[in-house]
Amino acid sequence: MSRTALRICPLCEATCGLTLTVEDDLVTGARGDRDDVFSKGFICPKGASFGQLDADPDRLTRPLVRRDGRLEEASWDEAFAAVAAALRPLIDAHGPESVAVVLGNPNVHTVAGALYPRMLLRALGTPNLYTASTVDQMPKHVSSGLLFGDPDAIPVPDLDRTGHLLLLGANPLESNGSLCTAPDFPGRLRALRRRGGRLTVVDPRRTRTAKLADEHLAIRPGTDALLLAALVQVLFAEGLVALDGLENQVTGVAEVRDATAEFTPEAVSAACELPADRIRALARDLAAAPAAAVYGRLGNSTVEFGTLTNWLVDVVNILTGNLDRPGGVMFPLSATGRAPRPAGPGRGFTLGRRHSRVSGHPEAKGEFPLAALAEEIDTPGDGRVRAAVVIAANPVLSAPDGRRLDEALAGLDFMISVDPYLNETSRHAHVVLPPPRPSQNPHFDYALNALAVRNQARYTREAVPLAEERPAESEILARLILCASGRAGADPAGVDAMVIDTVLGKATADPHSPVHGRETAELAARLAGRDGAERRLDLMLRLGPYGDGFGARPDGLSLEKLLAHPHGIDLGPLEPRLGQVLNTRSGRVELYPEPIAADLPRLRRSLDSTPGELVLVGRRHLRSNNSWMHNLPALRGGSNRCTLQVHPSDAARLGLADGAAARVKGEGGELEAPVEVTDAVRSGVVSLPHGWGHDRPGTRLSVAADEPGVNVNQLLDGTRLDPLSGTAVLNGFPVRVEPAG
Ligand SMILES: Nc1nc2c(c(=O)[nH]1)N[C@H]1C(S)=C(S)[C@@H](COP(=O)(O)OP(=O)(O)OC[C@H]3O[C@@H](n4cnc5c(=O)[nH]c(N)nc54)[C@H](O)[C@@H]3O)O[C@H]1N2
Ligand SMILES: Nc1nc2c(c(=O)[nH]1)N[C@H]1C(S)=C(S)[C@@H](COP(=O)(O)OP(=O)(O)OC[C@H]3O[C@@H](n4cnc5c(=O)[nH]c(N)nc54)[C@H](O)[C@@H]3O)O[C@H]1N2
Ligand code: SF4
Ligand SMILES: [Mo]
Repeated sequence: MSRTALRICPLCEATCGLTLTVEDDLVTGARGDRDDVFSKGFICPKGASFGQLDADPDRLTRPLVRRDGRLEEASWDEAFAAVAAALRPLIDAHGPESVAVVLGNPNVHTVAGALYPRMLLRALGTPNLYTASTVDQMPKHVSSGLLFGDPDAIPVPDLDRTGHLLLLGANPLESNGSLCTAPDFPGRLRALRRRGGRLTVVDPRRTRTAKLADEHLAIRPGTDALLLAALVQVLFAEGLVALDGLENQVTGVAEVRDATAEFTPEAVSAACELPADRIRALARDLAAAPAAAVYGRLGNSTVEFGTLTNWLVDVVNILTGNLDRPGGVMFPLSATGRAPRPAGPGRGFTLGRRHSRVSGHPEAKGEFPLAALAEEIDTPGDGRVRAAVVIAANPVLSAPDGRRLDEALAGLDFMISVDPYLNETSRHAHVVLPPPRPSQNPHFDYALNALAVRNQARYTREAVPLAEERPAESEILARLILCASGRAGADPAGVDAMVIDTVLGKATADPHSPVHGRETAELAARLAGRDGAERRLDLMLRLGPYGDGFGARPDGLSLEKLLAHPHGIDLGPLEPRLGQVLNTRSGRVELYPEPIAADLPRLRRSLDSTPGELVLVGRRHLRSNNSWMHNLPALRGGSNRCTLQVHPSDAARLGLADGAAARVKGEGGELEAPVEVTDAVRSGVVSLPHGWGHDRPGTRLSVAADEPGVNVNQLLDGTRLDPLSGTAVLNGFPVRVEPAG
């Protein structure tokens, strides 16, 4: 018997609503849900392969426990017993800092990843947190922390209303967007052009997104900060700065003018390899547009000047009056976010409250650089990392110098992986705890709704029921928390009950809360939901900005209401709300923060460095997902290959032939990859995708291993970081390329 079920897609940040066809407990089809209030039927090839992903025979169905050096299938009780037997004793013997927590990308796509990791860290008591953020968007968090006082206050381009979108280092036609949740990003860009708006794309490659643009600037990698500084210089020099109502909410404008005075278009032109007149024209266009949005993503983040670049993106938005204005960049208001409160000075944001043990890297947002994980494990001494809890991460492929990390992980006393696959990273675990198939997960976008171009709320329960003995990922993580706090046998529901109690305790004591003065136990008893995770969702919805406030606003949101609207509830376009967001000590936007000022001389020095060497950038393919979807036959092959793209002029100069192998040498190692000669990449730049290199023994990825590709991150040694955020430089690093053999 075939039936349909709704499921929000967890495979990228676009959060499309899917309609799954289910036969027995098999997903046999997936199409876009035309009634979804946000995605309106959009789907991409990854979403369409949902059934194949769900049914992948290589997916683990039972836990694995290492016995006599070998990973063997075990029962869930045996697996958690193995965790309990190792974890607490290790902490007691070597201290909490001996355990590292490693969180990977899919944690922003699971309910469990949103609800439990913070408690796990607290239970472990360790300061050693490493996440995908430091190979991704940490520069944005740091920039937002410094500008707005809140590292999570990330303004997103108001895609549907903007008149000019300047997009740097992003390729949403393949990635479907990031830090800008917008199902059907391609359609929204086409709509921008149709309504007479302008799209400018800055990218060293002529991407599918660049092909859609009115103007494509093929910048030299790593120099976007110079380009943006020149835009700022022109705005000031030509009297185009117009804060448009933000004047009283921004400090440091004159300081930014002085600090950027020397970055004229003529001064940066050689480094960026862009004509000065086009830079000047771009600044004028942005200033002239009724509303414009500047948006930079991965190619602006995982670069030498990541934080400066992200800061300058918002400096341009602010100086053109486009922050917090319809059509500019705006702050979404998520249904589970903090309810707005009166504006005023806040606590601000501080960097470097601790430093890493080996290289002394400053923490950012409570994290150390993922690039430094290997050295924290393999460098002897007090406070060495001896154990790791790895949740939804494959850093052996996704972090710099995978080989060193691979060896380091092999030397750990104890390692847990919560992962559906036995892959390059989880193969080192002592216990592997596999979460259910995606069709068996409930879904709510805690993280991504706060980055969405339209306010909305959607919740889907699992499409296929979970077998009796199989724990949901929420329960897996709750049980890990219990193991970490020495209460291994306790009821995992107690973990959620404790959180609910704490949150309600604070809310009932808060004079701004709709439940101020009420009884905690009475409110807890009124929570709907089948399990702890759902009750926590209900709690957050009801106390959130659109919530029913437990009766205070009877038509407000609750879990019950969301369940009654299976295609979601639209909460309207983004609205100006800067005052609610600001959490700086001054209570204003601090346009020229001290750490930024201290890093600017480094940018100035880069003006004098003469380009010339070959640099490497990455790329994403529509049918890829970082390191973990090469195992699906439907997504492989065609143009989704691990090739080194080289411009024809470079190929001729270096003696590289299309299809022949090239040897690529970086600071951290070398590799060989087949050459693809194409003018889609500009001269002086080669491109190799990430997430490949599936040829290590001891994994269970039978399809991926067929055509393993090479790991681009092997070219790095882990020392090239954006200093303010600890983010690895994965784009625009020097390489040498020669014919192999
Ligand atoms: N050179 C280079 N390196 C890069 C990048 C680049 O552009 N270039 N991109 C960087 C970026 S942006 C990111 S975000 C990182 C990503 O790197 P990681 O954070 O390591 O993420 P993935 O490679 O996506 O691996 C995800 C892991 O989660 C597992 N998984 C999948 N679904 C689930 C689930 O539901 N639950 C659990 N528990 N596990 C699950 C997968 O099997 C896989 O092991 O890579 C970074 N590395
Ligand atoms: N299909 C697919 N979708 C994905 C993913 C995936 O692996 N596959 N991964 C997901 C994840 S984790 C993330 S974070 C997002 C990322 O989403 P995006 O930010 O859109 O990332 P990319 O597609 O890597 O695009 C980055 C672009 O920056 C360019 N670039 C490199 N260096 C520079 C530079 O110095 N300056 C400029 N201006 N451009 C530069 C590259 O050529 C590339 O086109 O995608 C998500 N969506
Ligand atoms: S665009 Fe992203 S969310 Fe939408 S179907 Fe594709 S992978 Fe899923
Ligand atoms: Mo990412």
